[in-house]
Amino acid sequence: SKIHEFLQGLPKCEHHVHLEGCLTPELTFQLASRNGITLPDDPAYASVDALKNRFERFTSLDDFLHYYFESMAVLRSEQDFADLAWAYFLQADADGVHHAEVFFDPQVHQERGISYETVVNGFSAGCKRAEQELGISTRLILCFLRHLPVASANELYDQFLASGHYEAGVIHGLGWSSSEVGPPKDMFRDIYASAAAKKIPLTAHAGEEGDASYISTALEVGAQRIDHGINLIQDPQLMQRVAKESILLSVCPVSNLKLQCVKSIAEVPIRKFLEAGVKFSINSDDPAYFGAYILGNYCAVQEAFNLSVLEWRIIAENSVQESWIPNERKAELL
Ligand code: ES4
Ligand code: ZN
Repeated sequence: SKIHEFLQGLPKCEHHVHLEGCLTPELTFQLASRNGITLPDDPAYASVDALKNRFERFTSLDDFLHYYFESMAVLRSEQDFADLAWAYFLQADADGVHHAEVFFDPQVHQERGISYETVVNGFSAGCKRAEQELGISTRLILCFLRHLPVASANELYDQFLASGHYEAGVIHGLGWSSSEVGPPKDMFRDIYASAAAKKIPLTAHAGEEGDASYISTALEVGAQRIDHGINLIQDPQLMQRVAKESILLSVCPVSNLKLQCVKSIAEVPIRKFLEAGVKFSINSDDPAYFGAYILGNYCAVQEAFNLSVLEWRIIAENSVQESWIPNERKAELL
């Protein structure tokens, strides 16, 4: 349709995609075979189609995270990580993405005996190839995992600092993700205080399954951007502050639907955020698991909200302005 073509052609920035969340059932089986890995003894892993079927009925964030962390076992070599990133960038390019800020989870790989260097080298090779061959600017964001002990995150943070990856421009920022409700809201307070002092860009998953207080805590410990953040509507005062301070929410509507954070896309507070002047971008999160890349998310929002061309231009422009890129690159994207 005409609006689909318009949305496809709209220059897009992605701020919320987990590279491990781009591991499709097809690629999972391919890499398992290539690496001689036996998939989990769970009927969900009986075949590509069985796995696809299981992905149609996640009951919660933690139900999804179980499969997300299990499937990662097929990633072993630098090449595996590079191939996974490349698979994402090809799809992003087809969807009209010009700039992508992508998350990855070193801790789970380290727990499986894969070195930090293997993960970073592989993913950053994929990013470099996307810059060279597709002209997509990229930012790698390292995520700390909330379901693991803080000590594990501290160890990774020390490794990250020692690697010089931030100064070298290999890793551009830090985030946190995984289980929201349960672990302490401010568990990465010390890491974020240290990173903020070094001017490292910081984001945090908050207000996805958890209430608005997870968002205020994330901001209090130094997050400059909020991933998801849909439960911000529960706190009008906090919402005013987020609007006033131009704090970007990286919203993932299809993810919210698939993980049953909302009953329909129409329940994602897109219209309320627009009316309140809250800046947000629309993103894919874990596209291989949720069945939609960024364009699928834009189209789902259009079907639910029937936004005007002007509203779409505001969304696209905000997503450029709030990207973690120099002004010269913003000018190219606008
Ligand atoms: C995630 Cl949807 C979501 N929420 C929190 N953590 C995550 N990691 C990967 N996808
Ligand atoms: Zn996410």
